[in-house]
Amino acid sequence: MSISPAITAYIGIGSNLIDPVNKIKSAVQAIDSIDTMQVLQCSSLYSSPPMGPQDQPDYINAVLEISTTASALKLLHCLQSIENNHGRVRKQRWGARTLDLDILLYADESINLSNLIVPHIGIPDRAFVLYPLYEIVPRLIIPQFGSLETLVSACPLAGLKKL
Ligand code: A4P
Ligand code: MG
Repeated sequence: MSISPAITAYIGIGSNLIDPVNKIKSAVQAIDSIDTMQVLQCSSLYSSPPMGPQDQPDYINAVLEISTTASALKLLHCLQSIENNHGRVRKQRWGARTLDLDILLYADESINLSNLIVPHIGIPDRAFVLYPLYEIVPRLIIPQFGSLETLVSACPLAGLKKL
C-alpha cells in the first residue's frame, strides 16, 4: 500500500455550549491523538457574539494548523466523529452547538462535493475565522479568496475578543 504525503490543513473550531473553553482544548487533543494527524499550531482562543440566531450564548473560536496524511473526506469524517463524541446534536442551522469543526483549507485544493466545500465558503466574512488564522499564518494566500492580510483588513472585528 502506498503512503500518502502529508499536507497542511486548517481547521476552524467553535463552541458555545457546556464549557466551551474545555471543549475546544479537548477537541485539539482528540485531533492530535489521531495517528494520521499532527497539530502544528493552535491560535489563541477568541470570544464573539453569535453570527445567525441571536438567542444563543457567545461563541469561543480558534483555528488549528495540522499536518495530515488523511484524504479530505477522511479528515471530514474524523472531525464529525469528534463532534459527535463531544455531544454535538444537529438541530437548527447556525444554532447553538457544543462543538463545530470546519475544514477551512486542505493544502491548496479547491473541493466542491455535496458534503464538502473547501476552501470553507464562510472564510471571507467571518472575523472569528480570519483573525485567528491571521495570528498563526499571516502571509497565507487562500485559493479563490486571495491574500489573508487583505481579507482581514476588510473584515470588521464584530465584537471579536482575544481571551
Ligand atoms: N460541509 C461542507 N463543507 C464543509 C467544510 N469545509 N467543513 C458540510 C466541514 N463541513 C462541511 O455542517 C453541515 C454540513 O456542512 C456537514 O454535514 C458537512 O458535510 P454542520 O456542522 O452539520 O452544520 P452547521 O454547522 O449548523 O452548518 P454550517 O452552515 O456549517 O454552520 P457554520 O458555517 O459552521 O456556522 N457565530 C460565532 N461567533 N462563531 C461561530 O463559530 N458558528 C456557526 C455555525 C454559527 N454562528 C457562529 C459560529
Ligand atoms: Mg460546521
